[in-house]
Amino acid sequence: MAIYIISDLHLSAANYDLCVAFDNFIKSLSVNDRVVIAGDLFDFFVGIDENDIAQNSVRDTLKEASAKGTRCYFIRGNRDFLMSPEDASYFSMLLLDDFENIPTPNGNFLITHGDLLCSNDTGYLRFRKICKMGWLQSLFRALPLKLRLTIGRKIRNKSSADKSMRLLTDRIYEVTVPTVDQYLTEYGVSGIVHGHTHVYGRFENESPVCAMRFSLGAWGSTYSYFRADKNGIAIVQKNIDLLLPDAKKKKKQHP
Ligand code: LP5
Ligand code: MN
Repeated sequence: MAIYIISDLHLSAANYDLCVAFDNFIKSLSVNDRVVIAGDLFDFFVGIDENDIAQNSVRDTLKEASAKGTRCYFIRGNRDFLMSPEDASYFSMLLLDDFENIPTPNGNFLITHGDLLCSNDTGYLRFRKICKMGWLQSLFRALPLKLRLTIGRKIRNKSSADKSMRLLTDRIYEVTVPTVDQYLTEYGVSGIVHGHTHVYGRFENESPVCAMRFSLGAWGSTYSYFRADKNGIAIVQKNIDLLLPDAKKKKKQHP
């Protein structure tokens, strides 16, 4: 039995190839494996949409996996913070808290999406606080799906436009070590696995508190995962073509 952690797939109808890649990734797991999706599974999520081919694909993939015995867990990201326990169960996933503690042979690790680790991103953290208001979420959920999609798309567009105006080297996009330390201390662990920053890497001894930080990359031309089993832990990044059928690879090489 192994546990896999992935994040930042940003699946949508517009990048359906990634849904195929996700399906093949899940199919490659062994029956008793577990997978934790640590947020941003969808490009954005404003509720169940039966006409969305990305949602339907994920639902089919995880329904089949769960029938075989592969359990799937979900931690919300900033793109899919509206995922309720019922929504998660529609996708055959079990919704977890924002921070989860998992045992590995290298000690316990904390898993989280990663947005809360970026304390310099004050504009985003303000936005997050507003979006987490229960009454606002209830009001939003009561809106017709079409309107929720329009608002969601507008916020996505604004977020990408804001991002393209800023330098990618801007420090607001980085996790801040004192904040990581704060959560590690609170949960009594010395390692963490997260996504959100879209920076793939393994960082050791960044502070006396943080022995290991594994940062997952976003899915696109590559995909990455963290894996733990009784023999050890690893973080891996591979070419997305490995998860795509030949026809799709050829199409990508000769558009
Ligand atoms: O996602 P990404 O990588 O572009 O940037 C994130 C932060 N942005 C976000 C916003 C999400 O992309 C969009 C989520 C849509 C979900 C549905 C919303 C439903 C609303 C429900 C209300 C209860 O998370 C970005 C970070 C970046 O990561 C760091 O890497 O910096 O944060 C921002 O850009 C903060 C901005 O301030 C975003 C807010 C824009 C709001 C504009 C309001 C427009 C209103 C239009 C409504 C009609
Ligand atoms: Mn994110």
